[in-house]
Amino acid sequence: MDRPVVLLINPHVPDAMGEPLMENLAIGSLAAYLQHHGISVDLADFAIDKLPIGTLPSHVKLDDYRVAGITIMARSCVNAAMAVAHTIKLKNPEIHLVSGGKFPTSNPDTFLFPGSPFDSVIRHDGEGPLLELVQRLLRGEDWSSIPNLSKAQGNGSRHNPLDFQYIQSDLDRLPMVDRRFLPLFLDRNAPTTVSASRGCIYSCEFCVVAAESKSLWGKPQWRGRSAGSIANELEYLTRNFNISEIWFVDDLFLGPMPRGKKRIHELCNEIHRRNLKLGFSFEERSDSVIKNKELFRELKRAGLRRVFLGLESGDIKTLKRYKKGNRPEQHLEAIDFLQQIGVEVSTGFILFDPFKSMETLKEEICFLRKLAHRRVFFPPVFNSALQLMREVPIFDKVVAAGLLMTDGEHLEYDYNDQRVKCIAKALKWLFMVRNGTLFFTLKWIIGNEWRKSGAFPGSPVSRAHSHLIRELAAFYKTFALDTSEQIIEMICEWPNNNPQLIGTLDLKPLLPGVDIFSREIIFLTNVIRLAYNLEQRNEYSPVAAN
Ligand code: B12
Ligand code: SF4
Repeated sequence: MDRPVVLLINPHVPDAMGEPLMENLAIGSLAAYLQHHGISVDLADFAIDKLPIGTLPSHVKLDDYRVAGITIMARSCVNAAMAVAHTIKLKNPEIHLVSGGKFPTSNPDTFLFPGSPFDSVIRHDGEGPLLELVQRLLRGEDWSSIPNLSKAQGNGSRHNPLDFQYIQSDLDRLPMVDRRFLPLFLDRNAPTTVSASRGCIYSCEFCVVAAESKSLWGKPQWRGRSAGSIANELEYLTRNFNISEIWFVDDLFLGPMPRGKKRIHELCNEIHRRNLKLGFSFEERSDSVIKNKELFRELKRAGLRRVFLGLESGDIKTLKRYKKGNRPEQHLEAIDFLQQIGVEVSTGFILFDPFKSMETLKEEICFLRKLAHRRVFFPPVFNSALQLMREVPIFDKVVAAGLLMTDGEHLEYDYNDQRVKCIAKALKWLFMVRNGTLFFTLKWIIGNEWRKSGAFPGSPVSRAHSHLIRELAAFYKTFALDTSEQIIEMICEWPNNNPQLIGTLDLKPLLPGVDIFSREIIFLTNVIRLAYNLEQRNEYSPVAAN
């Protein structure tokens, strides 16, 4: 193949809560598609190089490229993407800079303002439109009319209409993801990811996946690869890279029933038939688990190790408001069933949102205690507020209620009930701001708990350490829930609508307890860390010590 004319970049910056390192499937999928059509591509993944924001890896030779594409997953990646885009344009103003991904798809104007380094944004699936863009630029043709593309125009922007020809209706026709960086990620104990479907058939009020489906088709839609196509990729990964753990990144792995059942049944058969020895994890809903217990038993026999359940709430009124279509008892039934058949569970949870009431907050805390008791991962109470996004239905409700505080680059919201806001702020202050050492200690625990007990395979650490970390997490989570209840007790008699009262909350009665807890948790974590480090150097094995 000729010299690369396209550079694709993942400017990803790991976030504060110890998120794992892993391959970026978007640039891998786009690269594979372009290469399949004879266009040579270079890749740069900043997650590997860990370079300062705005700098480029040394192998990137900007003079060579005609097009540079930057993938942008979420709002939190925008600054890093902008910085690298400016660097590229400064060094080579001739390069056409295009962005794509979940965030630009629904916020193209963020990248198309006068003076922006970006020339265009491709919305939704990138494979088809990016190929068209590169081909037209190489032929010196006009590119501005490419469907699904947005560009700056005058002081504003122009969004070309959607053309469904460019939305991949048959995912089996896409070439296999370019895995050139996989060995580097494996060296760093990163999990291996596979995408087996796109979209979701549900319409949860806070979810961008549902919002994207709706903006594309007017209703939720799910596209799945066939069992054979998924099995081919699994076989390729196990045979070529010796992979034994896979994390499926799909939003709804099983897909719509009964079609989904048939596909998963076929996939399990393929895994057995090809003798693929691997463990895997995926994301699903509680109702899918309890409606398909036999299928989950079959999945377990085929290698299912972990399921990530997007619970979001343990309060029936909140679940209805979110249009989640699940009940709290279904959540618990799904967890109990999965644990019973030997599948690990981790969960997603939104404890705070602008419309939460004190009553529902108490319900949530009660429910979270049940999760802590079951040793199931859930996000820390001081960091589980709704991440508001402009494209989701709940955003309009926040605006209509006059609760949107800052628009623009950051979306911040106020709370209907000022007491709930007070609790959210107090928890953040106690666990994140007041005591930095405690925060970093918790970050380590959460990172490891998240990786081991839940979504992320690939850890070299023994089950014994995983068990200790889980117990430690249950200890701190129970303490944080106790603290939340103490704050609720202190302020439940306050009026719900007086923002001035927030500044008057006296947290002093809680501080001795938090200080003792801090010392204990830091001490215990250091002991586990020491054992963990010794184990990594093969100097101590907790399994042998047992
Ligand atoms: C895996 C994943 C992660 C991994 C990322 C690993 C990595 N290196 O890529 C981890 C766990 C680290 C992660 C982190 C976060 N994530 Co995330 N993540 C996902 C997930 C589950 C899958 C992404 C994926 O691989 N998809 C498969 C690829 C093939 O699809 P794709 O990325 O959409 O790419 C296609 C198109 O978008 C487009 N495209 C993409 N890039 C480009 C670039 C160009 C140039 C072009 C032309 C086209 C294009 O073409 C691609 C092929 O068709 C998605 C959910 C989802 N359904 O996408 C959430 C998702 C993207 N994450 C999300 C969020 C919010 C986050 C976090 C902020 C979470 C947090 N901590 O609070 C962080 C942000 C990271 C950061 N530090 O800033 C949201 C984004 C919402 C939004 N619009 O802002 C999503 C949609 C989840 C959700 N349902 O809310 N995430
Ligand atoms: S089920 Fe999950 S992916 Fe689907 S709309 Fe709800 S939150 Fe989004």
